[in-house]
Amino acid sequence: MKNLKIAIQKSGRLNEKSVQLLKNCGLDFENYKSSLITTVANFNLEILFLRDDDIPGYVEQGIADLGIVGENVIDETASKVNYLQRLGFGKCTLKLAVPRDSAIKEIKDLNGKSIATSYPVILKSFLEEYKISADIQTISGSVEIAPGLGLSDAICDIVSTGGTLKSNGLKPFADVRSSEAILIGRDGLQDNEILNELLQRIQSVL
Ligand code: PRT
Ligand code: ZN
Repeated sequence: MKNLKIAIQKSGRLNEKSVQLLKNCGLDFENYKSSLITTVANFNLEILFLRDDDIPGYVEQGIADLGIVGENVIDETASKVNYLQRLGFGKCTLKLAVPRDSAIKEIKDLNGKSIATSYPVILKSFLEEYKISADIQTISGSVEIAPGLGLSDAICDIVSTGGTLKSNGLKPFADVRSSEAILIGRDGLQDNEILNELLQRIQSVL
């Protein structure tokens, strides 16, 4: 039987729990930090370690058969992949936030304002839904410092505990979308025996 390939995050917030989930499914593999691909000894599966941003694209193109990634990344990359299983970890919410003393109190106050984010695609469609015209400033990280530096009036970023917002003098005022880690699959995997066995094991672990 041909091995399936699953892409998981190489390092970062989803890496450890993704590895743990696969190990809890009884899969025997070495979690080499330096090797970007590893073969499971007792199951027809290879594991690819990638940047999370690249995972939906690999699955959409069929280079990987499966992937574990946050819903926020699937939406932001607008990838056509199939949702196979919610995994219950990596929970967070993409929120709009402003400096504590800002006059912006609700979504409609964002008209004509600038918003810094690493999620321009999701933010753009959210603003369109609310018929808000705002200037989206795309930056790749440290979004929380943008208002303090004068780059933007507001931010749209991932929040889990809220600690980062607070320590940067920001307060959230609206949720854009919630997210958790998802097992995704490429098209054409219906009735694949390896996938069915893996799904059964994942569901019993969860
Ligand atoms: O290197 P690579 O590109 O793979 O990783 P990355 O740096 O892009 O992503 P990473 O590892 O930070 O996050 C991976 C995924 O975890 C995200 O895509 C989300 O689906 C999920 N996730 C869950 C989070 C958080 N919680 C989270 N708190 N992603 C990011 N954060 C950041 C957030 O950006 C903010 O800076 O943590 C900060 C806020 O945390 P709190 O607890 O202070 O609110
Ligand atoms: Zn990333």
